[in-house]
Amino acid sequence: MHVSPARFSVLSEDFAADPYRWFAHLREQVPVHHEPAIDSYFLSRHQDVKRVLSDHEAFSTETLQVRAEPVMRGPVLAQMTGAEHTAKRKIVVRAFTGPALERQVRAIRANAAELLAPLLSRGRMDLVNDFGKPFAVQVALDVLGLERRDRQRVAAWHSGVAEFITSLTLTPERRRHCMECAEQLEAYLRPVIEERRRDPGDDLISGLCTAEFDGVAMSDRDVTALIINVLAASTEPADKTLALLFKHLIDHPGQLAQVRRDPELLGAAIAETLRCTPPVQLIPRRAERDCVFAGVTVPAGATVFCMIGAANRDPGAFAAPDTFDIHRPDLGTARSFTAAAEHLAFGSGLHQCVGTAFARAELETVAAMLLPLLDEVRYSPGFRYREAGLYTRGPLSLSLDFTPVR
Ligand code: 2IO
Repeated sequence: MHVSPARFSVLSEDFAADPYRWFAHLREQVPVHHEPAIDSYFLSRHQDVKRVLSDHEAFSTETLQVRAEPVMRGPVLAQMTGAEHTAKRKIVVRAFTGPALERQVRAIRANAAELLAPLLSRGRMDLVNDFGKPFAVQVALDVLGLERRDRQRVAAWHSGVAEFITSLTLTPERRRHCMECAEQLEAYLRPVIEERRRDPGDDLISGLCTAEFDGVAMSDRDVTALIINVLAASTEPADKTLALLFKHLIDHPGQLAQVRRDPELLGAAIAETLRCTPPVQLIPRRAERDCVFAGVTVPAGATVFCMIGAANRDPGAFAAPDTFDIHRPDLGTARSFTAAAEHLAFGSGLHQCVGTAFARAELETVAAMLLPLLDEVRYSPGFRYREAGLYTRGPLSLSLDFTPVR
């Protein structure tokens, strides 16, 4: 079905099928798109998105109170401000950098090896469902210090939590399902938190349980919310980015060959994947006062969605923005995983992703393992590529054939 630009809707099937087809139109013709059904404003220009994410006075994260808090069972990091935010962010950063990150890289390798073992001799795997999804959850469990045998349960609860956060429209039935998942996850975490308070280890849950803020330990509610926050934020975008990386490389055999010859290029390939096809496509904010973008007033109190995919392909920010090019001079690989990043896949400003270094390490480690194992990698015969998701977006599956490993 074709939707004429005049009747353009972010909620249309047409947009969901391929949002990238619409981004130029939005940036050029409707840089402030109002979506009546959900009374929200969608911004697509790089400079506007950057402004919203940088100006945390005018654009608050209050939206998360309804978008996230119900399933997170408490406030997430991005909702916090001031000294509380600085202190709690530090605790989480510590779990994702330095010696903790080195430990995690070893766990990432072990998890990848374990999950790949049964797949390699087959010469065929679905990189999303056979590997990426279980891998992402298993790595999150390791970081948090949760049992690997709980993977399937946690994965199912995570799906419900993620569905709640990432749905622009949610039926009452789905909402009930998501809330049930969140409640079960909370109940599962309760005895774990109790145990880590008594007998802490070097995992993130222990870190959260023992950390003090102004001389006071965090409440169970705070700890629970931060655990679910980390679980969702590390799991939801991971399998998507991995599959998108391989899709881009398979679609660009020259660049795939270069990365195979020189795995040092993987950082650039991941950065370019995040720019070109960010797994988190939308970041919500609430306008705290009337604001004007491209001559259009967004009223105080309005929900604003930053369209990350559109901003990352703004020709004002990146030359030939629709081209996947790991050598693009304006990529800045090293900067891509820092506050100085030009692409907005990790957001920007005060609430920029705390897991950037971890994300890079996770993806680099697993991609460097996969490349030599997936010899002659190609799409399986008859495979039809499909993506889904408006808020987080990625391949539904990526069925790959390769030379079986004996
Ligand atoms: C979990 C979309 C999974 C975050 C979110 C409520 C807060 C925050 C994000 C990312 C990824 C999620 N927002 N991570 O966009 O922690």
